[in-house]
Amino acid sequence: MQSNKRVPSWASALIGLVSGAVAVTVSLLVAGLVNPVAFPVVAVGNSVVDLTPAPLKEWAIRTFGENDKIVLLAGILLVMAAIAVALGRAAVRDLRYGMAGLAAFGLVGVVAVLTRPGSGPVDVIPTLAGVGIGMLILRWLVRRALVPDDASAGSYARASGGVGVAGAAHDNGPGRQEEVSPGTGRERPRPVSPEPSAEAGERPDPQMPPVMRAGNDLRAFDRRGLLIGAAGGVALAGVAGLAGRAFSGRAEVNAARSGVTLPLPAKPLPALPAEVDLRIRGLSSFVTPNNDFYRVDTTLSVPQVDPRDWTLTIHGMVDRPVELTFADLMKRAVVEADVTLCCVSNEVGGPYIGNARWLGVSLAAVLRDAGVQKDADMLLSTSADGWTAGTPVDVVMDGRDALLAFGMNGEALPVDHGFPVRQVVPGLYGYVSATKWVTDIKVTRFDEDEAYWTPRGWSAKGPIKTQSRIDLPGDGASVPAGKTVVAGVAWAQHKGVDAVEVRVDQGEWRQARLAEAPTADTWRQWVLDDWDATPGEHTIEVRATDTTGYTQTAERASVAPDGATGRHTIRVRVT
Ligand SMILES: Nc1nc2c(c(=O)[nH]1)N[C@H]1C(S)=C(S)[C@@H](COP(=O)(O)O)O[C@H]1N2
Ligand SMILES: [Mo]
Repeated sequence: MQSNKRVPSWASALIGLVSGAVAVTVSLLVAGLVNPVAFPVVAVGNSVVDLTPAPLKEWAIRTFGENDKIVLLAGILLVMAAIAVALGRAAVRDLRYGMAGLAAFGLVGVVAVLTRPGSGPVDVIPTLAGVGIGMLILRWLVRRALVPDDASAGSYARASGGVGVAGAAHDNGPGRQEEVSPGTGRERPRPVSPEPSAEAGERPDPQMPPVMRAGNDLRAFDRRGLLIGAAGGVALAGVAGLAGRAFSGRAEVNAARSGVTLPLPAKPLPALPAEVDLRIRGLSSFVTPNNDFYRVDTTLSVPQVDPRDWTLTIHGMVDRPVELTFADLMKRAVVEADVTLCCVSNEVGGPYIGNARWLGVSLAAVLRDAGVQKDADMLLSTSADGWTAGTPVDVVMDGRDALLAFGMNGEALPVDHGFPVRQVVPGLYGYVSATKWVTDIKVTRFDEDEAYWTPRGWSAKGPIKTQSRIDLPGDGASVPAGKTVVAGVAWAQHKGVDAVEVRVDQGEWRQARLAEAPTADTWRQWVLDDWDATPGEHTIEVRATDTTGYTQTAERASVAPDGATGRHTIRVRVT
């Protein structure tokens, strides 16, 4: 048994508090990743609430009002701090007591988490992770605070000849116990500090005799070692706590998102006719499920915007600046629209395109309320994370379904796709129109303002180019000889696809059969049902013609500065 009664009580309290803080913040962080309600402190708090007799609860509500939750959490934190202090004391006496105490503490957390309604086995992970890391920190701090005493470690101090390095209290390397463990004879001379004055303060306190008998070990209190370790522990707890808070912010916004009830459109769109989807396996479905929808943005960590805090400011060249809340937006006439979104960075044949049924309000109507001045030609929209897009005013005002959207395929906008509100403008690439997490629209001029991508090598304006893609067969696929389905999608948003043609091995262009499209703003599926594939290697090409009569060019252009051109061409091996 160790008996380190000479460790000052502030030091053992510090060991307990730092270990406890690390345990709590690590569990917060892991709960943020696993399940935010599995944060044991909150689980214990909820259990306390549930177990509190009704009269006491009513008294608490009467006394603390809306602050009752904060008072409860503060109370729990105080109790935990007291327990942590006791754990630190116990651990300094004998590490095993401290470990056992921490384990018991963790058990309370596990029980609280598991008895919450709807909990599952994974919900214990945050508590176990917190207690596990807390134990490691506890052991580490105790070892830093209590070092083998040099006086018993032989003649190290004399052998190294250092002046001012005697005593146990100056080396803080993590391996120092081993370096000078008593009686091993492996003592290594340590360098003498070139600045003896820096060592002066680290001599053992004369009031605190450094040598204690602890079982067979001679131990001394290392004040500096402990303080540096504690600072490390506090830093760790700080990082884990901040990251944990960021993650639980995510949970809060997710909760707010599930709480959104989408308003009904003034004129609901009819359900999509069956004819929009040819239902061919391997062909992109007409509606892209939200989970499969491509995602493109510059953000490292997706902005977490609570709809209750969200506002949209419309200002600049307007007669009446407007500020809208989420509630204001939901009260306006709601519009539904099927729009295919496409990224300018989509290579010919690429995946950065998707189609959804969006729900929102007319951006043009909101702008009419603000009164756009006639010299203005650009809407500079800004997102919560500071990204910007420049959209031509005339495009938005020409009657197309340009939206401030909050719904996507029947749900609130997914957070990754711009929750709570984004822009959707049919016919324009996303980088000049589709601002996610939009919070600000400045009505301005292209010759006065520049959006994010413009100085980075992309055109200020980005109408979508007429394009087509072969989904089936896949490029490089092997297919059996005989009747083979060739199918894909084609798009020319806000013009509409009029025809799609396919040719094999540079032969005759053949008309593909087109699926329906509800409007000119969506892509259109196409299929060639009766290609009779003969054994060997073949190339297949596709081209689309839009309703203006324009047939997509064969000329290859790369994505910058304003979208790729060329025909999607694939190779297949027929066997
Ligand atoms: N805030 C923000 N909005 C943004 C972007 C961005 O980087 N930041 N990228 C745009 C681009 S380039 C495209 S193609 C679309 C993609 O929208 P999605 O991720 O919902 O498919 O979002 C647009 N909106
Ligand atoms: Mo994009």
